[in-house]
Amino acid sequence: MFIFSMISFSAISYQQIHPFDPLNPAEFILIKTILHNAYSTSNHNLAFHYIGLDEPDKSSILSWQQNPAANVPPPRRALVHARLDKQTLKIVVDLSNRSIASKRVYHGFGFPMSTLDQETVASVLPLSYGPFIESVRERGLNMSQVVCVAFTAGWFGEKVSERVVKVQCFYENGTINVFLRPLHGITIVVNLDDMKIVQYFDRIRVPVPKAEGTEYRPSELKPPFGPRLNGVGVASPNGPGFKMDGHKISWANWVFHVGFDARVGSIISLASIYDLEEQKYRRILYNGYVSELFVPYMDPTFEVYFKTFLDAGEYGLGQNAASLEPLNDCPANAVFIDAYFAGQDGSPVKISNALCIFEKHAGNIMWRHTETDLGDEVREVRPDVSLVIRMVSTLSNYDYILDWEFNPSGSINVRVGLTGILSTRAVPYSHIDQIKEDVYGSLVAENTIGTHHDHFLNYYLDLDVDGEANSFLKTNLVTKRVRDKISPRKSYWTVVKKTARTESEARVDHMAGFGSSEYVVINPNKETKVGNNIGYRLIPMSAARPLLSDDDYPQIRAAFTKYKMWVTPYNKSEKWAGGTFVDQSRGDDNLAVWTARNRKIENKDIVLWYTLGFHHVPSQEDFPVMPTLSSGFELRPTNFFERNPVLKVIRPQHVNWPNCTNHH
Ligand SMILES: *[C@@H]1O[C@H](CO)[C@@H](O)[C@H](O)[C@H]1NC(C)=O
Ligand SMILES: *[C@@H]1O[C@H](CO)[C@@H](O)[C@H](O)[C@H]1NC(C)=O
Ligand SMILES: *[C@@H]1O[C@H](CO)[C@@H](O)[C@H](O)[C@H]1NC(C)=O
Ligand SMILES: *[C@@H]1O[C@H](CO)[C@@H](O)[C@H](O)[C@H]1NC(C)=O
Ligand SMILES: [Cu+2]
Repeated sequence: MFIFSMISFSAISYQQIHPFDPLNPAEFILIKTILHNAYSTSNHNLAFHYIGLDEPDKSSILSWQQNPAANVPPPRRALVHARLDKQTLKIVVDLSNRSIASKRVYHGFGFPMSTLDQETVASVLPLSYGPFIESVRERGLNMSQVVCVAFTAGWFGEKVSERVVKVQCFYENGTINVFLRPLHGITIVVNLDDMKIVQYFDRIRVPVPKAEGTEYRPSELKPPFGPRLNGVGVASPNGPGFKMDGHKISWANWVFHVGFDARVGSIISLASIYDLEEQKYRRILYNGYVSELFVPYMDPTFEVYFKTFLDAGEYGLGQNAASLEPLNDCPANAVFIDAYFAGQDGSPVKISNALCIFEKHAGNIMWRHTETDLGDEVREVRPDVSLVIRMVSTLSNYDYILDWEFNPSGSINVRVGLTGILSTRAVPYSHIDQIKEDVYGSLVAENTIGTHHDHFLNYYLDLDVDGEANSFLKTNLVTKRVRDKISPRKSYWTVVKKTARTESEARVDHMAGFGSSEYVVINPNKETKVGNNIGYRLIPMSAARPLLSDDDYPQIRAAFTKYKMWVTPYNKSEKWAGGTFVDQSRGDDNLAVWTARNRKIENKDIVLWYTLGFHHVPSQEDFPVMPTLSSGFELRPTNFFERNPVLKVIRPQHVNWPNCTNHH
């Protein structure tokens, strides 16, 4: 600790750092130093669970943004969640003056995000634990082929709780796809604060499913291979189409900032679009990110019931970001950004290529028309190009591909791709005809049940449509009867608009209005020339509602899944839909609880929370690794522009490769 205090931090120049830039390695070291000096005087046990940017006050960001070159950026602060001698600390560190701005001990329910180090230590404990070694031997398995994984334990109504994880183990011998070879029946409870095994269960003896067929590495697969896919080159003859100034991106008519956080992963901030007619940038999205990800498994038996993960708050989408592989995770024209998070000791940990940014030439049509009624045919077509910000978060068995895609037309398409390995349990069955009990999943291969489960992502979307004061509008399409025999038609539909005045009026059921409603965030203080309110609407691509009962513990904790849309007044401390301290939480601090205050949301700075759900009934194609399943939503301008904003778009240059001889 002493040596750290001697390091000079003059290298951190706050004029160059954008207020939304993620904490950099020098800042992590500074935070570590300040907190070690404050807490580690004797033999205290201090562990950092989360260190992230403490977002500056919105008003100070907005006034700074008016003239970033001249204005002094708001003070830079970090939010720290730590454990000190079995207590949770919530600390704000002021980096600008190198001091602790506030600190308090948290006495409520729930624990901070786990550290990767503690997960690793917990998962190797069984390997030297007598009763477990005995269980492995009794099963005739080779101990040196066993690997274990720590799973968060959830909460199921118990009164006292120590901070625990449940460790379960898998068998390698002949495959690297260990998640398909569970030692089903063995559960080891580890107390993380004492880092010791507190309970051991060996309840079921069922053979480990065979290794054969579980591999996905080409070196381990047998011919035939195919189909062969044709490669295509993406060329940018005029250089990359976007500019990066640190974490600030400008591309086509868009400017925005890309951040990174250990808990939520990528963060899009201050997204504005250039309006060609008004000759200025107009604000759309102040902040957007995945605020929580709920993955409950539908097997209530002892070995699986607790698997009700809140992956962002329990594991961290950012600290589990995968290093992206050039050419395969992202195309040839991608630019990569490294990311950092704080390890358990506070030191920065680097994730290379954590984010990638690329122009996507998907072959789509931006707009077109062929006019055939004139004699001479008139045809106008514009090909589409978009800009994608991608990260992949690998949470144990699952991989989530998280994309933000910006289109010149003003749309932001948010996409989620699910891939990776199913969570499975071993069963003695090799055909569905043998199954006479409920196995809570699908037989996806011999002796292997892919357990039924859901994925619910909640997106925090602080839209500032042409300014902060916004309202949430439900545009309902309703059937009308034709009266007074004015026409042979009997019916038509019309639009009934309703502004939500309070949080309860704003909530939208998952199934509500599918096919007959639109949901728009408008600026009630601004109109187009013809008088429509300026707005942006959210268009869901799919729907899945939670099927757990309201009184079930996981559903209480993840109550944000209850509605597909929620609207709250902006409040800096309401950041994560599942609450702040989510591990073993009891659901007393989350989006559902906050909105119970039923605050006013009309013509206010509001936040839209969108829940995107997937029900997953595993099928055999998901074995041994699952082809990507995608969904998402679109944020689309709705009377935001006076007319089609890409009417005068200039077509991309066609690229010729006259010297290219690399044909097959
Ligand atoms: C390990 O795998 C090999 C090859 O598949 C097999 O012959 C052997 O029996 C396995 N050993 C154990 C202990 O599972
Ligand atoms: C157990 O696996 C190790 C390699 O991980 C191998 O060296 C050893 O021979 C195996 N033991 C038995 C009894 O198969
Ligand atoms: C902001 O939200 C927190 C948590 O819900 C609450 O305690 C606090 O009172 C809120 N602040 C305001 C100004 O509403
Ligand atoms: C490509 O071909 C043109 C004309 O055939 C030639 O002038 C040019 O030098 C070539 N460029 C390269 C990189 O080979
Ligand atoms: Cu799934």
